[in-house]
Amino acid sequence: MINKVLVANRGEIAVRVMRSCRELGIRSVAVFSEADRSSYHVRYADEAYCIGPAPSSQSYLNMEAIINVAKECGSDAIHPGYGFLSENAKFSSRCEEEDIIFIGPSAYAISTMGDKITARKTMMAAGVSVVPGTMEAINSEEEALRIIGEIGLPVMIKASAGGGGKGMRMVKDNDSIKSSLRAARSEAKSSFGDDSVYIEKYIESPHHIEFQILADKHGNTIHLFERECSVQRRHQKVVEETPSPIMTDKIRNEMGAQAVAAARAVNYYGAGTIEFIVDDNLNYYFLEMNTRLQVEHPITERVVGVDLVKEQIRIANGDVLTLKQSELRQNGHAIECRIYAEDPENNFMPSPGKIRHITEPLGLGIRHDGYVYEGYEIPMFYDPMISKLIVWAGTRDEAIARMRRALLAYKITGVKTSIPFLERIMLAPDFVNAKYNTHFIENNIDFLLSKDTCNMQCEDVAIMTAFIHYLDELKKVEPSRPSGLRGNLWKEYGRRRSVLRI
Ligand code: MV4
Repeated sequence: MINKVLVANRGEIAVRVMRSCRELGIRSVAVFSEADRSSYHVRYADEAYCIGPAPSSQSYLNMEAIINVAKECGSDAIHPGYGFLSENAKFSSRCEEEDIIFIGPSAYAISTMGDKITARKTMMAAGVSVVPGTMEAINSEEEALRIIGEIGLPVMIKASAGGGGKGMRMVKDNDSIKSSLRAARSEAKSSFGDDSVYIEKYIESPHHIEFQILADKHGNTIHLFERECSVQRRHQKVVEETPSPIMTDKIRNEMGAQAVAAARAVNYYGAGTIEFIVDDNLNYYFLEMNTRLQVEHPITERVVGVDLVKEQIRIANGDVLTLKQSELRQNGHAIECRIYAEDPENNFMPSPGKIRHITEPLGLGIRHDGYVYEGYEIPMFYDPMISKLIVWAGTRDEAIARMRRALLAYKITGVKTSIPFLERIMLAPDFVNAKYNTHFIENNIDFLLSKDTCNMQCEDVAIMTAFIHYLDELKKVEPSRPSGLRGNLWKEYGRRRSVLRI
């Protein structure tokens, strides 16, 4: 039985994992870098150990330091969260060697899916629909030209060791094939130390739709339906929702069955995600598999009614899945907004610094997974995500209205945040009418960067208060000055115009 879990991560996901541990009566162990001594995950855990300096290469990526802590404090298992060591096959096998349970898939599944050419071949053999393209790595320019001649332009040249958008080149015309091939190769070599590339037909304006799967160590594999993740900026997801507004029951069942087949093909166990790209005609193609818990897992948890972290722990413990595919349903609609400490007005520059004030949204249908608190200083060394705001409602329209209400109530000062940008997404006609694909943000950027009807932050309210006080002072000097609009001004600016209008 797992009695103690070391969480090899930081921030919101470390806290998220520890919460499920606590409900299961499992002790949790935090590890932290020198920059994270005051992080909430350190406070929340039952025990906490420093594993090295701030740069993640010397702390959260230091396998041996983490394994040493696990052995010294008697942890039976390690949960890697997402990012850092979560998709590192070596770490999965190192844990096994040390008799520590890795709460995640086997090294074999991680490395098979991590190499995109091998993953494509394995998926084709399993009858999963993949993007038309090459079976093997491209060996020469002549071979590339011949293959592109067969599948036709435009194409994507992708690094086999890549994924998540790294090491990709789109090719539109014959003249740029050779230079794009060379550029993709050298980028792949310098980023991953592996210059293997492959070619796929370019799918125009796709949707990014992914399926959550769970599999136990006894051969039982299920899917927990899809997440629509097309609202992205530079391969960073910004908003996710489930169900996907473009999905039909027929396609959902087909894709779900393919997701299960994909997982089975690598003897998968644990929680995983099969990513597809889907075109406007609902043709769908396997892109890659993420062999970890995803940032956006809470929307699936809410709509399907499953605690994915508890399931991961039970699977790691060797338990048989008790969830049955035939009993799973999607209930209502969930949306997640990722809140980043960044400045949308300044090209989304990270905005690290001290949180001076935070008021988190509350009320029916709201979940807030975060880790920051008043006085906490967001370090500059890691991802600037502050929290995830998740809402649930019976229908998509109600969920959007609830997300607007939640974003309006969410106040953070001290750092710039993406909250006003997210409010604009919830007002954008293309989003509201579910007419969006992966180009949504670039296609709507002017609308999204306008702050009209957005959450007025506390500093602005303070300025208005001072201004109204100043008008009062003026009135003492000039008693004849009209003042009838002052109360309305307060409402207009203090509460926000949008509340009064929509
Ligand atoms: C593609 C594609 C079009 N055609 N592959 C980007 C991230 C990586 N997982 C794969 N990506 C893409 N691969 C073919 N053959 C378009 C993208 C893509 C994309 C995919 C999912 C979500 C957002 C995206 C944004 C730009 C491009």
